[in-house]
Amino acid sequence: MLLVLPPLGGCAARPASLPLIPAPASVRVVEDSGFVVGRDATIAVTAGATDAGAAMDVADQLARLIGNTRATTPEVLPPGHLDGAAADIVLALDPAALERFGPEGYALEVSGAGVRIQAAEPAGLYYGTQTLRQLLPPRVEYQAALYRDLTLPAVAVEDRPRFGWRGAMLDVARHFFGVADVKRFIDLLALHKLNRLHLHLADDQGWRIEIPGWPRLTEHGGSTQVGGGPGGFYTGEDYTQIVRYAAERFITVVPEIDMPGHTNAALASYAELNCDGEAPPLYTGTRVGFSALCVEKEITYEFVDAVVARLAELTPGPWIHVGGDEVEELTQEQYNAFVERVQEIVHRHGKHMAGWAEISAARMAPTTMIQHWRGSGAGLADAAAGQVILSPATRVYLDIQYHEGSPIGLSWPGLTPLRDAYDWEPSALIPGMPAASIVGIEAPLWTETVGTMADIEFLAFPRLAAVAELAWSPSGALDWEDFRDRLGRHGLRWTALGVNFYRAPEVEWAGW
Ligand code: TNX
Repeated sequence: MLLVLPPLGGCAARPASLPLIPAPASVRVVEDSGFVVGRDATIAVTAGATDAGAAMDVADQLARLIGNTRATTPEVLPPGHLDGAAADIVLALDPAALERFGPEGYALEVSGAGVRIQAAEPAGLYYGTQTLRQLLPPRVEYQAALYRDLTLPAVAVEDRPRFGWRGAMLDVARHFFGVADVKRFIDLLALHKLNRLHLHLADDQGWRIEIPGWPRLTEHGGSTQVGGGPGGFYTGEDYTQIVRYAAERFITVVPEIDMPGHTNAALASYAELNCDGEAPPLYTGTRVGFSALCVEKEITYEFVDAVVARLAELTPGPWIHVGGDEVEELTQEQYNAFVERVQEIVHRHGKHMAGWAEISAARMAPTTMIQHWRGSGAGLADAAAGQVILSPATRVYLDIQYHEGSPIGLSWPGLTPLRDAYDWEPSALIPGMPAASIVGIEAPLWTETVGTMADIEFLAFPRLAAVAELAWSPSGALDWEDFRDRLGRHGLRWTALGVNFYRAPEVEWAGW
């Protein structure tokens, strides 16, 4: 029998929350008229000398968004401009606010007098502008010069994220995705205040980034993908473009080269990386666990060194991910020794290491990021792992089918309807894991069954919005019914952006 419970407190249905995702830590709807961003709107930046450039970049991006709906883009006034105080939208950088907002938090006020966003660092200003964006009508997202006034509700928001690691992973190895697709994915992460893009750059089916001195990795190892299609790879310049585009949106790229397993593309490209000295054929199926670098050969470490050196050189972010998952071809001793040696190589190139949970069997530095993905994770709590990223396959694997019969996706951990992605408590996931060890949440999108950007969008949305909220919003702000309700309206923004999101039947999707 279905029980219909009266709302808590017995009062009438609560007022609809503003359609903000992730939910801010605090939102107050203010008694005021709201603000109309008019035809001649201006944006001003007030900042000390240090980060004025980054703050101006944030203002420029906001100006371009508002400019979508007009013939001209709003003028951005630099710090020190006399009219700054009179601007319609003020982005105020104030290092003194660090204690209150942290490096990523902000305050946003909209009143009849205008809009003011205050933050200690440019990242906070950026997240403030993403909240402002979600307060603007969804049609602002259309890339057409169509003049209309843009009306904002009067609000006072104070916000800062729960977790510092709010990520998504894209597997560009099983199927290759070019720079334009990755940029679009980055745009969609940024809208939801995610700040890590983990790129899975090599696996059995493909090697996707050029490494100087090892040209066959991409020429041969990058030449195909699952199903036998043509594959592809990034030049150093392509990768740099991705990293830069992400950084402008306050997203750190975490590059992964999976090793010692998941390496058939490399083994097929260089016979000397194989213990028997023979290169296997390229592989375009979807089996896992069958490949491994020859860990007893010195050439293997020269290879790893060249790969890590190149990634370190091209990646401003502090982490290099070395995979480490699903190795069936080595003894535990061989595996541990390999991972420990790779960790030294990563450190020698000035970076911290990240890897899938299996690496925690070896001796790991306290700075190493360990990514939990399956099972109870009990071993991780015992190993007193310093830093753990939560990617439970039963909750946040974006490549898993929503429902029985969903057109794309795998189902090895079960099915993952939207509510399963949202309705769990990160701090309770791994029994015995100290809350301070959890750096955040990351949602991987493996691409065995994913061949197009439309497929990516279908699997990622709406579930990635659920993950973004779980990673950003304080636990007290998490509420499935409220999320569902906000999501139904947030979907209009995705529609305006042309996102091929899954119209999950649990949600009432608003129409135009
Ligand atoms: C497990 S998650 C894998 C990947 C597959 C994925 C498919 C992990 C570390 N390994 O190789 O693509 O499942 O869901």
